Amino acid sequence: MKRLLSGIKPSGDLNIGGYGGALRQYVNLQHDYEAYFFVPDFHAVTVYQDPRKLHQRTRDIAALYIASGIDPRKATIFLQSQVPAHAELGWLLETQAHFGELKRMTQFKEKSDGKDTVSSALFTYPVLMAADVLLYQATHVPVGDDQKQHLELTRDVAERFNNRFGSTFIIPEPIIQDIGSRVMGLDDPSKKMSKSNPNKNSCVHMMDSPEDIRRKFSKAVTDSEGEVRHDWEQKPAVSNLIEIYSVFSEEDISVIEKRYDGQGYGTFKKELAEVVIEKLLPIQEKFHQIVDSSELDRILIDGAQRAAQTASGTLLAAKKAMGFVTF
Ligand code: AQP
Repeated sequence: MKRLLSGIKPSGDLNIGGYGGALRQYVNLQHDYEAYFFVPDFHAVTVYQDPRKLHQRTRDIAALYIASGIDPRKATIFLQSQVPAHAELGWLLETQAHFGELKRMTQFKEKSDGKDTVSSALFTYPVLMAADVLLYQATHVPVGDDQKQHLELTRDVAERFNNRFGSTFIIPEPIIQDIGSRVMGLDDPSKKMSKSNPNKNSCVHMMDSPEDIRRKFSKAVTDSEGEVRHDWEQKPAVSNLIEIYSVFSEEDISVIEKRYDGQGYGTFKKELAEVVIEKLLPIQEKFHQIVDSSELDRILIDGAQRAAQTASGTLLAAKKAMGFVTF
């Protein structure tokens, strides 16, 4: 059976990058896979999180999963910190990951760049991600472009473990989509749209008001050419906007290029904002209904129980394979 696991960190307010690169895909994939969607709250604290904000954002992400269309009766939705096996397998896998390969992770280099101190958890976090995936024997992992390298590490660590201790883990395959796998900042198309970017105009948040969305798109950088044409090399900013349009309208890029042929950026940006607003409004409405509800609590408690059942079987197998005394 095909099984997948993925999640979005509660490290900030979710933006349309995470929606395009992850959430939108989750909603489609839940029909074809036995799906586990978790909120990786342990990952969020690799950099400092204000405790109150972390608490709220964790609920927010879970509520957004459901509001966007993930069906908790179909998929298992849970919080990482509610399933202790993640931390335990994470430790065991740290014994199999190499310092050198972690040093090569570009996300660590980017996130530690220019900082006086960073937590050791930021350095080892890809190993915890490996544990997340391997615990559920996921055959597939939907990842944005930026997470490809971490999934490669997961595969290497799993293969190493299997070779050393006997076949224990399934080696997962990535699922990477073409459109939306790399949504870039509205202020700078060379940087990914990121939750932790302090420039609020760099991204559109999932919960932004229509006025904010219109304002942010009207301010988005373009180029001096005035032609709505998709070309990442020559026109990265406009290509990014076209891809966002395509993610939200579910139309092919060629259709969008044709529609705005000869119209300049003004009309295009205005209508892009409306396309995004139209998609986000019902999600926002459902989000408000569920985020503080006891229904969400129930879904997360039930999800954690289901997840723990699967995870504990894999953890036990890994411990036995390594020679730990188990009862
Ligand atoms: N801009 C993006 N374009 C495409 N995909 C994206 N994803 C995130 N941002 C974009 C994908 O969403 C999934 C969940 O990501 P995450 O939130 O767990 O981690 P992240 O990639 O580190 O997200 P951020 O927004 O950049 O958070 P911070 O700033 O806190 O590190 C992943 O599959 C990711 O590829």
